[in-house]
Amino acid sequence: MTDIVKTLTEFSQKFNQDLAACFSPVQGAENRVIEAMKYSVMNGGKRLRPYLLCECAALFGVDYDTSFPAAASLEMLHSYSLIHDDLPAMDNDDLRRGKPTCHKQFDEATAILAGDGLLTYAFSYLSQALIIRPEIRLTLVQLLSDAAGAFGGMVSGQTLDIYAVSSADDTENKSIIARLEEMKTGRLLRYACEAGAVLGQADLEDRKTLVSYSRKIGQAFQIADDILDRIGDQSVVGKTLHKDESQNKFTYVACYGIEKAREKAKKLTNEAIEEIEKFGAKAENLQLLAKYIIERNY
Ligand code: GRG
Repeated sequence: MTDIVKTLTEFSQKFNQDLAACFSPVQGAENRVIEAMKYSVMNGGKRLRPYLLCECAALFGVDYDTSFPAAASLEMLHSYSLIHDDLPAMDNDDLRRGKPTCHKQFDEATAILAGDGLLTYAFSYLSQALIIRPEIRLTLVQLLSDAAGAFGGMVSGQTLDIYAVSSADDTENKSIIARLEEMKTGRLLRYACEAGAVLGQADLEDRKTLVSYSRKIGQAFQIADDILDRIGDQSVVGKTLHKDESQNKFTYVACYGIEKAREKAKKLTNEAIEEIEKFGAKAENLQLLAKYIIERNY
């Protein structure tokens, strides 16, 4: 556990330096949006998605410099989703990663634009990454836009999160939380792993293995997030807690209760670890990361 935290911290230090370098200031008042984009993207995230992407690509011998543009664009897109999620029209949050959310630090219009700016810059940055072969780049652009979009991607998941209504039918509620997780949280985590396989030109079987690993850690990640919202320490988690409960949200905790949800996360984590055993010692960090996802306290 400590080892993977150390590894993740070391990765983040290098990744953060390279990511910050992607945001050069521009002349004029329009620099305000660049500042807001940089503020949000450099605001202390765990960098789980870029780490996953680089680590999956490394299974097939791809180096950090080649993976970086894909990892950076994924983090930009993730950061946009958090800015928009925090807006008053969505989750209406004042705190993110322990700091004022983008619309609190700047204003609502700037936060909307900063999200738009990060979403579009993600694709611009990825599509211009000459270090990645053109056909691989195109596949990544396609996969990332599908993962983020409104046809079964993150935007669909967010829509379900806002508008789905819980029913008296337990089975129906469990099916909704499963679909919600798969799209809202799962698709970007899946993309991270699949992009690693695509960069490494992995065969179909290895790619499927990584997708399956990503689905298991994705569910475990969401369960951990739901548990933290219910019983986490706000000063450590860095965002306003107990909102799921007060807003009557679909969560694993609401559908299963804390103990059952915890058991489910543990089972999924063990399955995820087994899933990638076939890669041998090269996959050790990915196995440790699966454990860290459910044991983290922020
Ligand atoms: C606005 C289209 C749109 C989508 C927003 C990501 C998202 C969808 C909402 C965030 C709400 C939430 C709690 C989602 C579940 C898990 C999640 C994505 C948590 C945040 O990711 P972390 O923990 O964040 O990796 P850091 O700050 O470490 O990058």
